This record gives sequence, C-alpha cells and structure tokens, in this order.
Amino acid sequence: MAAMQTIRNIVILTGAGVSAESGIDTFRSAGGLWEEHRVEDVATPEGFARDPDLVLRFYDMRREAIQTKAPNPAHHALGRLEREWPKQVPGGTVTLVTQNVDDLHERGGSLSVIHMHGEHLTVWCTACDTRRRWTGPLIHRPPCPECETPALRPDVVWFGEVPYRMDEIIVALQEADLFVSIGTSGAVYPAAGFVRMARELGARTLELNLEHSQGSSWFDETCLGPASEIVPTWVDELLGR
Ligand code: BJW
Repeated sequence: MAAMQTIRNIVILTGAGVSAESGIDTFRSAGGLWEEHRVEDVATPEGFARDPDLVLRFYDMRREAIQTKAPNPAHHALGRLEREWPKQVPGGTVTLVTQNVDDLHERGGSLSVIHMHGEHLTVWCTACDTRRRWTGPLIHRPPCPECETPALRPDVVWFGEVPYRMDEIIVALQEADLFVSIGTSGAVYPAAGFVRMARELGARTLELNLEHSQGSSWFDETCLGPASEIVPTWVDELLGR
C-alpha cells in the first residue's frame, strides 16, 4: 500500500459483505436474497407498480430483521477509523459510502454515512416528496404523517433509479488518495465503477472481500477474508497500532 504519509483522504465503499457476519443476507452469494426473490419483482419500480404487496412485504420483513441485528467488528473498526484518522492526519478525511440499506455502520460508531442506495429505516412519501424515519411495516398502507396520503414506499434505490448523493461521492473520489472497497461483488453500477474512477484520478485502490469481486483486476491490492477479521486488521495497520 502507498506509504502512510501520502494518504490523506480515504474513500471507503461497502456492500452487503460487511454486514453478512451480523446475520444480514447478501444478494448474490449462495443462499442470498436474489435466490429466493426475482430482482425484477422486488427491486424495480416496475415490479412495485405491478405487485406492491409483494414488494412491501419483502421490505417489511427486512426492515424488521435488521432491527434485531448488531454491528460486527468490521462496522466498529470503520467507526473508529473515521474518528481517529483526522487526529492522526490533520485535515485528513474518511468518506464512508455504503450500498447497504441497514443502519449497522451508524450503530458501529460511524458518524457520517452516505447511503447511496437508501435506507431501510426511512420511508419516502411519493405524494408530498418527504422522507422520515420509519421502523414499522408499510403493508397496511399507513398514511403519510405529513400529507396523510397513503403513498409511503421504502426509501431505497431500485434498478433504473438514480442513486443518492452522487455529486458528493464524485467529489470525494476526486480528492481521494486511497479507495477501499469492502464486501461488494462489483455487480451493480455506478458503485462498481468507482474503483476505476478513483484509480484514473490517481488514488491507490484496495479490495477487502471474502472472494474476488467482478472488478478485482482494477485494484492495486486485494486482501481476502471475512470482513470481521480483515477490516479491523487493516484499520489497525492504518492507524499504526
Ligand atoms: C463478504 C462476506 C464476508 C460475503 N466478509 N465479504 C451497465 C453499465 C452501467 C450501469 C448499468 C449497466 N447495465 C445496467 C446498469 C444499471 C444498473 C446496474 O448496475 N445493473 C447491473 C445488473 C448491471 N444500475 C442501476 O440501475 C442503478 N442506477 C443507475 O445506474 O442510475 C443511472 C445513473 C447513475 C449515476 C448517475 C446518474 C444516473 C441503481 C442500482 C440500484 C441497486 N439497488 C439494490 C437494491 C437496494 C435496496 C435493497 O437493499 O433491497 O442495491 S440491488 C442490490 O445490489 C443492492 C446492493 O446495494 C447492490 C450491490 O450488492 P452488493 O452489496 O455488492 O452485494 P452482493 O450480494 O452482490 O455481494 C456481496 C459481496 O460480499 C460478495 O462479493 C461476497 O464475496 C462478499 N461477502 N460475505 C466480506 N463475511
């Protein structure tokens, strides 16, 4: 990896693999969510229009499940890195971008998380275009607390929709000295393209994953293993412990 002194700004992209050891299903691994649910049915606006009950039940089930799960050592290590890095490298930044819709990074101590694919614990009212925290089910079509229309949907980004906060992510990638991808298969764009973008903009690139991702050849370095082990080790190394 690049000498520590040359690293100032770090961008970290996480995917389902970082939460796997907390007991949250990944999408594409064996036994993952897409084995039992067709993507077209549950993760597209067309699927939602066709069969909203199916989609609302799918997300109600997952919203309920994540509230019974706890962050693992990988989440805690990334929270620690965000807090410690600016003390170690004055002016240095850690930007955590997650594709995950769970809240385990926040519960693991991360203060500022970019949820580019949305969040389980917020809902979006498509009538008045407001978003708010929501922990219960949606299947019974509760009215929006703001406008009272029963038009709440999961605040997640489905295929064909534009991921959130892309402008901020691009700026962070432009300023990054190190880009680290953790526990994502590299199957879904635009996130899968970040490594290439970061590299072309001059950042070092590191992959931490259980197995090689689809874009593995774009990384300068790959470290394979379970996130709960390799992420804390990497953070300790970076913080010089
Ligand atoms: C472990 C581990 C352990 C396991 N330790 N690791 C061609 C080029 C460019 C784009 C496209 C294209 N063709 C089509 C597109 C567009 C499309 C797309 O990418 N399609 C692909 C199928 C090709 N993308 C979109 O539509 C996106 N929007 C878009 O492009 O808008 C245009 C636009 C962009 C930018 C600016 C302006 C306009 C939207 C994508 C939305 C994705 N939504 C989902 C659902 C979110 C809600 C929900 O959770 O239900 O997001 S799909 C799903 O996949 C979810 C995830 O965030 C995402 C990525 O999955 P992830 O995290 O990588 O999980 P897995 O399961 O795939 O991998 C797990 C990994 O963990 C594996 O690598 C394991 O090895 C590892 N692992 N255990 C460490 N213990």
